[in-house]
Amino acid sequence: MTDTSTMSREAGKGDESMAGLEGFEKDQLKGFLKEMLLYRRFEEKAEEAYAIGKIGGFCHLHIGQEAVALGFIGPLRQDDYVITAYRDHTQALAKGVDPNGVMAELYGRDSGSARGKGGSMHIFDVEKGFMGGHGIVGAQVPLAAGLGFAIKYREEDRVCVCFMGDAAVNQGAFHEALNMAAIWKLPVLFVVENNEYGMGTAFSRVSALPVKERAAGLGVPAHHVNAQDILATWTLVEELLEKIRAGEGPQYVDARTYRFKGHSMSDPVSGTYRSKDEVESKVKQEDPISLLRDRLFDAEFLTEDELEEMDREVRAVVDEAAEFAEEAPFPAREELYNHVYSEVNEHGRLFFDGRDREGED
Ligand SMILES: Cc1ncc(C[n+]2csc(CCOP(=O)(O)OP(=O)(O)O)c2C)c(N)n1
Ligand SMILES: [Mg+2]
Repeated sequence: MTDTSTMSREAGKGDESMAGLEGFEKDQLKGFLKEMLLYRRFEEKAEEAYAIGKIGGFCHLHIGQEAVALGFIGPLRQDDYVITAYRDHTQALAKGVDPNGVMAELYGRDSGSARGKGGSMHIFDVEKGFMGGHGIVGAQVPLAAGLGFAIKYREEDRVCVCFMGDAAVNQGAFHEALNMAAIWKLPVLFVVENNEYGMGTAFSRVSALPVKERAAGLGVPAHHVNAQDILATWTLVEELLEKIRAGEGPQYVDARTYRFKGHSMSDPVSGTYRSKDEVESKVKQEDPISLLRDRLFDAEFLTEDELEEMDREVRAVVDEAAEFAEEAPFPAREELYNHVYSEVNEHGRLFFDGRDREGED
């Protein structure tokens, strides 16, 4: 199995274009490292639990892409919104969703963030502004425009960050939503997590243009960032948020990253679509955690002992989340239809599950 432990100094060597440490406080940088380590350990635990059948259904890991979650969500305010696709665990953690609730959701338990009914692809926490977790490729993009419209209509200064995979830019909904966002100057930051593949298809096989250029012609300013570099990402995002909050309208980022694991837990890491060598070389050279770790070592901001301690602390959080999930009950039978569709309101309730309206509460 590919080693993504990040504890060996072998990993993380040599990226050409890393941003400098200037402008960041030492404690802030160590905080970045610890946060990304938490995401990594959380997903390794999910991977382990899935492999022994404790987690079922779909499960898409974000391992290798952690700096995207931290870089685009860390600079947000608590009342900002995040909406994303199905590779959503670490983004939920980054937005402040309780790790116990995320893990319990993966286990399908009643204490999960979506009461055990969503599972891995549908982490939700409205109070934290985490608006899911969406399984249809590109479906969240118009929803993000809707969130942006609501913000503007209510004259708030919140922002919505909308993540999508590279495959989503070939969906019609992407173009319709960006067009509307541009024309109405909606406060949305559109982020393409460009990990180079949509399942087993290389982006270069399905697009004549690079990801950054796919927003061209829609009037949304487009940017590119090496999103394995947390500092470059964080710096760009702070700048873009400022523009968006100033009322300039949407922005679009091609965030270049790489997925270290298979498309989902049931898919192989490599195969006909990408070689084992390619994956190994990316893990060795472009692990966002190892890259930051080595820069902190080199600047003498971090010692081996401190790293070990950090790792122990995040493992404790993850172990607690797994214990919480294992002990949590499954949803009760009578809960089956609750919270699935909208609650009853003055317009009644929509039923899509074949039940008769008569006699329902
Ligand atoms: C509309 C639609 N078509 C096809 C699928 C099947 N599908 C699930 S994930 C995926 C690939 C998406 O790749 P990308 O957007 O690059 O995201 P990544 O998995 O790389 O994060 C596809 C085709 C789907 N969920 N929705
Ligand atoms: Mg992709």
